Amino acid sequence: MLSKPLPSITAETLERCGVTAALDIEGGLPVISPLTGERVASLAVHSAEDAARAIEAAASAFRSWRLVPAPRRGELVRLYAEELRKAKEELGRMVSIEAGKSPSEGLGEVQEMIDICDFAVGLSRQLYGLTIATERPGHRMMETWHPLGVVGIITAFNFPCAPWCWNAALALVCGDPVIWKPSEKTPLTALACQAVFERALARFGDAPEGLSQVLVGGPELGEALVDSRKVALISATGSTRMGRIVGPKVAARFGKCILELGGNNAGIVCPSADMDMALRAIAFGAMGTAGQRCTTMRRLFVHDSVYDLLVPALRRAYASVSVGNPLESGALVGPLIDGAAFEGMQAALKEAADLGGTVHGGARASVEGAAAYYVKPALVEMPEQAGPVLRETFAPILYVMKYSDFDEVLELHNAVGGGLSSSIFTTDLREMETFLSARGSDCGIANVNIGTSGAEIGGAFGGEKETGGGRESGSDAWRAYMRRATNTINYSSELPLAQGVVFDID
Ligand code: UN1
Repeated sequence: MLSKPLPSITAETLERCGVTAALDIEGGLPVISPLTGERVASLAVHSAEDAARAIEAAASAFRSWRLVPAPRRGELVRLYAEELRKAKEELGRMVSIEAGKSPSEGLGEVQEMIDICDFAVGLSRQLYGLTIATERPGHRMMETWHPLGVVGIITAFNFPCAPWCWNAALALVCGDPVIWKPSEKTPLTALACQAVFERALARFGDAPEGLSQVLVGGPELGEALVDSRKVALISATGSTRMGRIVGPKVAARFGKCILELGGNNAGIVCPSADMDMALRAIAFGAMGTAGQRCTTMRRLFVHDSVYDLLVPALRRAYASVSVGNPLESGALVGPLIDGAAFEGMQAALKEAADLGGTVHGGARASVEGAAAYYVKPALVEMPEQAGPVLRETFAPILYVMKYSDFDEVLELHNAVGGGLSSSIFTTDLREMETFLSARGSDCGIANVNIGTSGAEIGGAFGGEKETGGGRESGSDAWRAYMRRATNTINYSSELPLAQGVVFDID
């Protein structure tokens, strides 16, 4: 194993997670902890041939897994949830080390995995179809849902394990093997999740080989999944730029796709809002996870009658929020993932200032040395919605704008590419219902008096427009992991044709 303890992570922690991979491969994939900017491991990577082999193994696993009764498939996911509960501390710590999250957010991410597993176990007895009235006497019409095939799951650094599990837990109960291509920045968490899954597999007993696999390495592995006709569904989380490549490639081979891409999520604070509640919700939504959630609040529209009440209080919250290594100092705001994220943030702030924005915060906070990128979250008062406000910058920047007319603010709210999450803060019933109505928020998630981030697994998760249109997690998102067959059964001794068509051959 390792000769010396890694920064913030010990070989013992890794072993407890069940990670047995060699961690100091010369010339391997470097894993950098954003907490310190130091290398915590160097991993062997998979090749395109490995990816092809993984797809073959998964395709062969599908042939038997699809025949296992769904409640029995649910038993495997139930065992996984048990193992996750036992490994929660270690996995949460791994998330903190690789993605820089606070302990509470790291544990919260593992809790999301446990929650979706519990959901999937119940679902394994509820994979239902409809029966439908037919126009023909002596006939019955129904729909049946069957397992779909191999599911390729591509995930991003900022949620290194929960989105995999939203997909994997549902896919497994639906009868589909999974192959996971995690972000190159967070492969250790993926290996740990897989190791914990293997504990569940050992207890389960008779699952086929290749039911769940992880591919560690670069974009060519994601491409192998995207391009393979043997991968029935690609579920990809990441940037809109990535989605623009993945979506058309999968469509070209008539594969199925769930895309969960960027958002440019906004909040609206109305005159009747509970200001204290709004302040706290905005603070978490905009600064939590150092602004690196796809659901992070990035734009805020404040009614001009309450602007001078709310915005100074927000500025105070921004100035006083603790920034630092959350594992050591208990800080609420941890690091950006890397130097490129820092550069992107600074460029956006400069552009905003050039457009007349007043920037509060945003400077680098030197917490852990040269290679770690900690920043003070930035609150930017903008004269209008323009330039960087129209884009997602994956960093803690909140653009604040004044509004006076409710209909106008709804237009502005929807006038961006992203369509993931949204919030309104109001106690006015008309405003609330209008925001949730057909002419209100155009996002996949529309909230009232809570922030844009921190969704529960029970609802369908995803968004419209440049967010990609996919839905994962709760509600009826499971349908994307199955194929639907419409069955019409004739139990009569006649052969009436639908639509009154006559075709008598004698
Ligand atoms: C993401 O950032 O990709 O709603 C997912 C939330 C979390 C999931 C975020 N439950 O903020």
